[in-house]
Amino acid sequence: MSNIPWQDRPEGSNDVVWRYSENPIIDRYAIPSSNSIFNSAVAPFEGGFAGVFRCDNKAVQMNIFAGFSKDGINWDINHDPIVMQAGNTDMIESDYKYDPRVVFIEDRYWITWCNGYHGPTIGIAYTFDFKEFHQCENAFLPFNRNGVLFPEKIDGKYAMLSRPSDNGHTPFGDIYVSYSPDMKYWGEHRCVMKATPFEDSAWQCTKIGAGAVPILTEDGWLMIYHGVINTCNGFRYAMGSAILDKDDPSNVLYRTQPYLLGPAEPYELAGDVPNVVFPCAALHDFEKDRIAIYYGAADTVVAMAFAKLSELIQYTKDNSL
Ligand code: BMA
Repeated sequence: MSNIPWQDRPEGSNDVVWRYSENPIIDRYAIPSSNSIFNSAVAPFEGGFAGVFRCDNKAVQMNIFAGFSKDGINWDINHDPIVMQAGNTDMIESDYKYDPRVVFIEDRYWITWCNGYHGPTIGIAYTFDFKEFHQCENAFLPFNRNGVLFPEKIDGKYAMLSRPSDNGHTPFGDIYVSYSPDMKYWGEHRCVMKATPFEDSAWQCTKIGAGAVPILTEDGWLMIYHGVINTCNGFRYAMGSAILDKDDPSNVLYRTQPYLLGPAEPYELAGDVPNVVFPCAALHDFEKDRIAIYYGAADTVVAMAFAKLSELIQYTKDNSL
C-alpha cells in the first residue's frame, strides 16, 4: 500500500484535525490554463497516488483533469481535461464538470462529479488507469450535487450519498443515500441527515453535503462532510464528521456539533470565494491510525489536513449532536 502523506500534530495544538504546514499543496496556476484548482479527489494508485482535479480555466469553464503523484503532496496534473468515452450509455453530454470524488470499488476506480446536464446533477465514470475514462448515465435528474459513492456494496447494491439542490447557489440542502444494482439505475432514496437548527450548531444550519468517500470503521461509516452557514457576507463552508450505521447509512449514529476545521488561514479566508473549506477526499491507514484529508480552500487552491483516525472517531462520538 502507498504511504499516505503525514505530518504530526503541531506542538501545543489540541486540535483533532490539523492543517499541513506547507498548505496549500496545489497552487491556483499549477497548470497553464488554470484560474483555480480546488475541490479535488485522490486515491492510492500503482504504489503512489492518482487524482481527479477540478481546474477552472481563465474563461472560468469548470472541468476535471487527471493527475499523478508519488507522495500524495506533489502533483503532476495533466494540462488537458479528461475526455470521456461512452460507458454504459451513449448520452455523455456535459456542459461543465466540477467537484469530483474518486473511489476504488471491486476492480476499477469510479469518479463522481457535479455534471452540467440542464443544470447540475451527478455524473459517473469509471477508469482502470486514469488515462481512459468511461462516462455512464447520470445518477439523478437535475438538480443534485455532492454525489459520493461508498467504497463497497451495501446489501449487494452500490450506494451513493448525494445532496438534492437547485440550479443556483442553493440555499438549502440535506444528505440522502440511494442504491443501484448496476451503477445505472438509482432508487431507494433515503434521507441521511439534514441541516441543523440554527441554535444547535449554526455552522451547518443552511446546508450540508458529503465530502470524502466514507471509511468503514468498527463503529460504522466515518463520513467527512461540509456544512454551511449563510452570513451577512454570504456562505461560509466548514468541515464536520459523522458516523453512519454500517448496514443502513440512513441511520446516523454520531455527528459533530462543533466543526472540525473552519476557514481561518489566509488561503481559506481569501480567494475567488472567501471562507470555504470544502473536503472532497481522504486517504487513510488503519495500521498507522492516520487520515489525510484533501480540501478545496476558498474555491482557489487545494489544501490538506491530518488526524489520528481513532481520535477523530472518539471526537465524533464525544461531541455529537
Ligand atoms: C458550491 C459548489 C462548490 C463550491 C462552493 C463554494 O455550491 O459550487 O464547488 O466550492 O459552492 O463556493
